[in-house]
Amino acid sequence: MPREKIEIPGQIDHLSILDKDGNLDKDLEPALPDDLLLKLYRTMVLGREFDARQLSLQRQGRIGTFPPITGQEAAHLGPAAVLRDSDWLVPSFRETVAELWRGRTIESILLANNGYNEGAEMKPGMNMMPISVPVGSQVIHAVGIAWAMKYRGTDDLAMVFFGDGATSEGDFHEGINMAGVYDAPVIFVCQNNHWAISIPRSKQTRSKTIAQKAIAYGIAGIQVDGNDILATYAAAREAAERARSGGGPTLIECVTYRLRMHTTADDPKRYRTDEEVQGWEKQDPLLRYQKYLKAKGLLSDEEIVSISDAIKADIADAVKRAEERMKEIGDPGDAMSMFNHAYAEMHPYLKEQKDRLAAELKETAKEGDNG
Ligand SMILES: Cc1ncc(C[n+]2csc(CCOP(=O)(O)OP(=O)(O)O)c2C)c(N)n1
Ligand SMILES: [Mg+2]
Repeated sequence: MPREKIEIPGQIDHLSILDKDGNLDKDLEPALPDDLLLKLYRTMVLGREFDARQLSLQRQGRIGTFPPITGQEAAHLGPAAVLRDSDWLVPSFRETVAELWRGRTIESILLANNGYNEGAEMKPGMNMMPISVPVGSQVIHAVGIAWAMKYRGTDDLAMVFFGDGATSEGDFHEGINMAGVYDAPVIFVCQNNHWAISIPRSKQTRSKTIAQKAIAYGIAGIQVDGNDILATYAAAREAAERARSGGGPTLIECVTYRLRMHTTADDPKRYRTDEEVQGWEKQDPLLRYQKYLKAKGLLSDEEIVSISDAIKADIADAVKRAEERMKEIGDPGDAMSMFNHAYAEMHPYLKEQKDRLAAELKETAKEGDNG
């Protein structure tokens, strides 16, 4: 009974196509049509400008809190852009640009960020789940969706997003394990933005990379420069081909950085240094991509300004429409509606809670009448 070494795959690639200064590795450049390259650019700018507008609306008390995505545009748009309409996108809460790409409107996001249920409704056919605030919970939903696709014999796939913090949750491990065992066509995209609110990446795992967790679960894994849209797109395209052809799931770690606060309720200055942030500002995914598009002759300085101005005007119109719609609806929330959509048949515990809330609301309303 000797003690022997077991051979296991032990390496993970890191992919970078546009370096930190926006210089291109020609050999790795994905051949993408010009109109797609420009649509990606416009959507990244839309995400960036919408973030700035939402921040200002929040500070004026015109929306509730929201999670900014500035700095992470490439990390989630590149992967989402490889999806077909019939695939499913399962977001966490920091994938605004991917959601806009998929057809969610600015109005819908503003309504949701103001607590209006209508904003959280996904249009049928959009094949996108609403955002998931309980960290990591969406991972198992995506595996279920992907498994169902396989069961039905389609070549569609599900793509799920989550953060570095979510990799410490059981849901991540359960989901990735099951996907591996059943060869579910799912792409796991981790936006490793180095922070889970105030908890640094070093406190989530002792592993050198998040991508290497794929090895333990017997699936493909890759780490990419998440601030390089060509790399995030290329890695996801490879993973999609694998999933569609029966090759099973892939874990993609997009290394990126959250340049703003966790949500508007957070002050990042309390746990990270200005120097750290400034180092990442120099690696801005949007500036890198602009440099690439300019070098290709697809974008000029004048167009950078005119595209940004047109997008700001579109956002202003959408804000007006959203505010009109909220006035029209009036009171944002009927608390009772939260019980409506989770189960086809309501569990007795939940029924008990529903009845209790209804009684309490009735009581509060009576007190209101009296007082
Ligand atoms: C199960 C659960 N625990 C805690 C929270 C509070 N919370 C919200 S976001 C967050 C950090 C998530 O970090 P990460 O997964 O890295 O995503 P990021 O916010 O960086 O995009 C925490 C702890 C929550 N929403 N759900
Ligand atoms: Mg994080």
